[in-house]
Amino acid sequence: MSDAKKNLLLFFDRPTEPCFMQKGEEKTFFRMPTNYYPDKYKSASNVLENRFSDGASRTIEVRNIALPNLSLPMELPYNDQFSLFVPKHRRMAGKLIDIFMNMRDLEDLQSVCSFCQMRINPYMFNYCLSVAILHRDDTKGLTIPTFAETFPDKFMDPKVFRRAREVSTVLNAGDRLPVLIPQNYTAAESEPEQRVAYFREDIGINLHHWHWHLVYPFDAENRAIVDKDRRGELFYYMHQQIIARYSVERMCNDLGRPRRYNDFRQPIEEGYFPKLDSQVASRAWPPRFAGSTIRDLDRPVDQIRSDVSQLETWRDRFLEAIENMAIILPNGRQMPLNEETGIDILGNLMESSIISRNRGYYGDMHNMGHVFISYSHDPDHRNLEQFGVMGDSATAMRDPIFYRWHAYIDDIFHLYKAKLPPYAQEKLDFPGIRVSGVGVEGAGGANELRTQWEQSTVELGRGLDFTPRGSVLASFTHLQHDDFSYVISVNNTSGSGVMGTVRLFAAPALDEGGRPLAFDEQRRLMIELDKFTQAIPAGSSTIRRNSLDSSVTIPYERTFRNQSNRPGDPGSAEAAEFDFCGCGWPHHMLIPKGTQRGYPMVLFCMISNWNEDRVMQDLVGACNDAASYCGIRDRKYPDRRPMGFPFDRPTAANSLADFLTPNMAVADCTIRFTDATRQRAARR
Ligand code: CUO
Repeated sequence: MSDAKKNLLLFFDRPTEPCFMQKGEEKTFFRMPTNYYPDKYKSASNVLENRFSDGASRTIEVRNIALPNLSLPMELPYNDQFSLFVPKHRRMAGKLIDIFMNMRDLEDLQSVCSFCQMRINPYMFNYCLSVAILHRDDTKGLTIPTFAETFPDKFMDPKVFRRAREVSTVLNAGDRLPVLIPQNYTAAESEPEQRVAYFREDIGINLHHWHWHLVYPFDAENRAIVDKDRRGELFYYMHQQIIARYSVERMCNDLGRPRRYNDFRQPIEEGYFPKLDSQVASRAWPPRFAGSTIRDLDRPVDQIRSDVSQLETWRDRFLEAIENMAIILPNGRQMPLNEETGIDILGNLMESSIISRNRGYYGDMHNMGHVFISYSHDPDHRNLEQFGVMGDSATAMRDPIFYRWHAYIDDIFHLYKAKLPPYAQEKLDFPGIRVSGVGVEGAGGANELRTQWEQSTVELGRGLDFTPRGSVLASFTHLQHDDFSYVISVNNTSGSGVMGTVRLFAAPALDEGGRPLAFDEQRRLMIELDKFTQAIPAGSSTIRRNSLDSSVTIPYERTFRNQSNRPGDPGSAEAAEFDFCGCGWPHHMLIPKGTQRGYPMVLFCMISNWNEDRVMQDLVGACNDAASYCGIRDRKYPDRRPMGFPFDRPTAANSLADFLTPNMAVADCTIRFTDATRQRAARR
């Protein structure tokens, strides 16, 4: 890999330390033109250059180029928070992404980055550079360090940093023991919502969400970055699955499914006290007290002026579009919502992104919902407070209101899906293929899945600015399950080998009161576990599939990847496997927690006809393995069926058993949780 390409990664190291200080493990020094130094350092640039070039093992000569106009992105103060959901921030980021995308080569990009790194808000800089690296042709194959390492302040209790600073100052890197991140530190047990804090505050889940929005930005001047295959539908589906997963997790913990946040005039019952500090803004994230109500926003500083009634107007227009099964275009014409593209159009309108067909009329509903909620504590900026965690895609999933807001968004999509005809038998069946059984096998024996706590470590050294260098590990506790395999028995009577798509889902068997779930509710709680293409020989056969191979998840190592643990030589095929892979549900959260008694779930397997599912494209390159929620980079979504098929639409069947065609099977399973913590074994 070229040095210029690899050098870009140094801008992720210690984000608020100026880049003329030594960066990275190799102690790299950036020799910059004097005019690149910020004013406060300019007069001392010679001294600084001598000081920091001394002892450096590498020097990068930064090219002196005519710099583009950076005035718009520089409007965001260096020490403020940055939110993708705030329209003004989005415009600034859109501009900066555009600048990074348009630099003619890597050396020029490196120049503009070194100028920006010391001036542009670090969160925005990191986001825009990440988007550019993911989308520029000449930066493909570059692994961005995990966001939790660059900005650990967005993911963990600030007490950890105090201790980490102490440890890194007092001890040499080799002698440092991991700093312990407490589990469940944001509320007491008397707060029922705390029972699912392990889900909401999971580092991997929040990383996945941040990464998803990085892969699918909603604003950029370069339309191709936004206009990806079925992105509106994927916005719907990925978030629908989050709601389904969270609902199941709640049910395992004797909590009801999330109540939709659909009455914007009523107080929000749930409070949330994040206990996070922004290291860049040197501020604690503001809390939301229980019983807060969203109010009209008038924050000149963010150029936001919007009334709650606006949100209601947009909502009514969505309901009207669904009622009419058509949206209104800017020219006043109607555009029908059809089975092929309707959900994608609605998803783009709802999110909304620059590819919304009519932003003027349908507005910015989902994003502004985040904004209204995140400013409920200071809607007119009189207390000079910044937004709460709902304002940032890296932190939003910590707050219980995230799920209530998205449950409502999901409900609107569901209203639309309910207007589509149920799948006809021939859409579901795969003649000649009979699934005679499905089950799981693992440490718990047949059809029992096992979960428990596990303690792992994450590297903090890269994100601890202005402290002695070297590794500082933090150890944290998360849910984990034992590996297992799916075992599927198939009978192919078609007389020849065929290709099928195996679709695996699971849902609770019972409702919150212990009664069997109505099928229409159960189908909305179906969580996707895996989906894969399979050759099916004539006659009887057995398919075995390892849970680690799930198309939903990325391996633990990728969620928490560490640059220095990257396999193979840079640029090798092995290293490429590791690239652009941060998006994907964290594997340790594949399975809900279950209960100590054993939580009853139903496992569902369907084999559909691959000839009707397949998308013709070559899948060269890496990271095709978490496509269910993330799609595939630069490719079409690898399944022609609607996302969530076959459960995305209501049906006339009134039980899962009624719904089954011969190419489907179900099994009763339990998830048994053991309340014990194990140490994560050496990396698999
Ligand atoms: Cu992912 Cu609301 O979109 O957070």
